[in-house]
Amino acid sequence: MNLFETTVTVETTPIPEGAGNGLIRVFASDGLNTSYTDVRNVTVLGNGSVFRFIRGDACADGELGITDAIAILCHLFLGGTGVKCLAAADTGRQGQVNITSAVFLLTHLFLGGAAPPSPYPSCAGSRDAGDRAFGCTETPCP
Ligand SMILES: [Ca+2]
Repeated sequence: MNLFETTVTVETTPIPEGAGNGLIRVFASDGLNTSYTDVRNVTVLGNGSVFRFIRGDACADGELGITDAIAILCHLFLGGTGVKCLAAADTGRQGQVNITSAVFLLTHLFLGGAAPPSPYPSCAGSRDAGDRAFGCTETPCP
């Protein structure tokens, strides 16, 4: 028979939808004079987590170049395996990888066309559902 009632209370601060930072507070008591309180900062990565890449760096070698455009074209038309990051191969963030993705990249590299949307020009995370669906098998980003 337990004469003392043990209670445990857990409280959290709101965490932004899908992912973000928050606090968790745990309070425990044995019903006498002993209690325990701890507050911890937590980071929730969310479903599918956030991964880092450079948009346009389809080969995942850390830089944009003609090899990325060639890898995209080989992936599309020859079954090539040079594309290591399909999210990065969506160079214009159109939600698809097609010949326009290679043309967009070539136009940027050699004709001064628009730069790829974020994450570019350096490694950064993306929470975009399309990027997460594409994913990366390799990334040069830490
Ligand atoms: Ca590259």
